Amino acid sequence: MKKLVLATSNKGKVREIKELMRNYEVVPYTDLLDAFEIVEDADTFKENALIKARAVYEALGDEEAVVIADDSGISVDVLEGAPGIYSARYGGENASDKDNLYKLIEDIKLKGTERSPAYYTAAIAIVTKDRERVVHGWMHGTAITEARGEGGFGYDPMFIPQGFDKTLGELDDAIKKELSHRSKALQLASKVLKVL
Ligand code: ITT
Repeated sequence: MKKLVLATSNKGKVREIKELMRNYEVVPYTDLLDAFEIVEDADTFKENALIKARAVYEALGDEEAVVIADDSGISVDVLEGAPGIYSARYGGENASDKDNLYKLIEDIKLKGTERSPAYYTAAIAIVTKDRERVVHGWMHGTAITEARGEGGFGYDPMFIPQGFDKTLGELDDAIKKELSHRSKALQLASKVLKVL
């Protein structure tokens, strides 16, 4: 089975990507190397995904490696698209998923509303010796000002996907697996990987 090294230390992403890429041996880079800090200072999901995938490719020092990175986040209409690329740090530099979630809930409330259209974006970068590619996926829905359910990770307890009336925290994992920004991007990534 072909090996994919994942340039992420986010356990929620690792779990979902393993589940979605069953034709590959998916190995988080932290199984191969000590975790190191990667400065994601670009202003798009695409460029930040490339920064992570390139950094891990270089650190591995293995010409044959195929590295993929996921840069993702949630954009809320009443907040003019925030937190977007800043989703991981919304509640501060060392914020936990819960800190970020409750900060987003408070900021939506401050706009005087209990819900807003919102969407998730995922950019998946694929880096090999002689190629770099990035694909994207999106999931639209509604951000609400309460956290419901324990499923998924990150902002999922406050996100209701379009066509449903429960949050991703409450819905079965299979629904996120079918609909998510990450699964859509990874479907495209699979096509790219086949022709590499
Ligand atoms: P790596 O950079 O190591 O991959 P990270 O968590 O820092 O991990 P990002 O910079 O891409 O990753 O930040 C993504 C943020 O968006 C983070 O706060 C996630 O919790 C959130 N997020 C991304 N996808 C999500 C999803 O499917 N469900 C809920 N929250 C998500």
